[in-house]
Amino acid sequence: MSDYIQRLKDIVTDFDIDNAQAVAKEAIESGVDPVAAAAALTDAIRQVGDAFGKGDLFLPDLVCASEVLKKAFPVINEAIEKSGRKQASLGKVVIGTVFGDIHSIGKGMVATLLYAAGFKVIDLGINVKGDDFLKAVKEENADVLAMSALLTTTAMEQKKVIQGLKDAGLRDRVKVIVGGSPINQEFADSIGADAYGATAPEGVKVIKRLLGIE
Ligand code: B12
Repeated sequence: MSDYIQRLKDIVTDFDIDNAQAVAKEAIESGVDPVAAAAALTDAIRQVGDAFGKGDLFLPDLVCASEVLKKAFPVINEAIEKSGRKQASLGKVVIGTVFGDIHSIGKGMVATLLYAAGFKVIDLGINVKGDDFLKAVKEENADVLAMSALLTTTAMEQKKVIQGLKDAGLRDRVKVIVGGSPINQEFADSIGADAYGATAPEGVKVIKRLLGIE
């Protein structure tokens, strides 16, 4: 089993787009926990990101590593969804990656785990304008707004959206959770979010806590 965890990491660090889907399928079919499989891919792409940050790897490497995740994740997401509850009864979550930011993978993981846990998830996608978050919260009467930001330059968009909720008189109607690699608890507190989640599974736990479930 741990062999598969290593192989999942290797397909990312070797930029092995061609075998990504097959390795993910084999891993799931041989009984690897899909959440652990997702964590292995996440660890590996962070490694690639760190090397990019240090100048040891370049943008095309980042693009290829993310292509590996794009091939492997649908297989893993399908397994997570199958293992979860489908009745979508726990509450409604509007989720998206903030304006100016096109990172989709982490946000997608949070959305999948929420769905599997039994939430109705309205995924607005990436590069979501503040007004579109506000519109969705209002029209869907959402219980939770979950925002992802992966760039230090886009993290402040989360604050703008929270201010927008206040200006529109919606702030008291919805719980706000933020996440993404540059975000931490201190930042979440400073922008007036209700909560922060460091990982997708933690995000689900925190949202349940916020809504008084379990
Ligand atoms: C893959 C990747 C890309 C891909 C994205 C493909 C895609 N479809 O998403 C591509 C190649 C397109 C890309 C582009 C860029 N990227 Co980029 N990218 C990454 C990389 C390597 C991995 C991100 C990822 O997918 N991780 C895997 C997922 C699963 O992890 P995650 O997103 O962190 O999510 C987890 C948690 O954070 C959390 N989470 C995430 N969101 C939320 C939300 C909520 C509510 C909760 C509770 C939890 C939560 O749960 C997730 C799972 O546990 C990171 C490195 C890193 N350390 O993050 C750089 C990184 C984020 N990118 C970076 C940069 C600089 C860029 C570019 C500006 C590069 C350029 N010069 O063009 C562009 C920006 C484009 C834009 N406007 O958005 C920098 C950001 C630096 C900074 N501090 O601002 C990083 C940190 C790399 C680095 N070390 O320099 N990137």
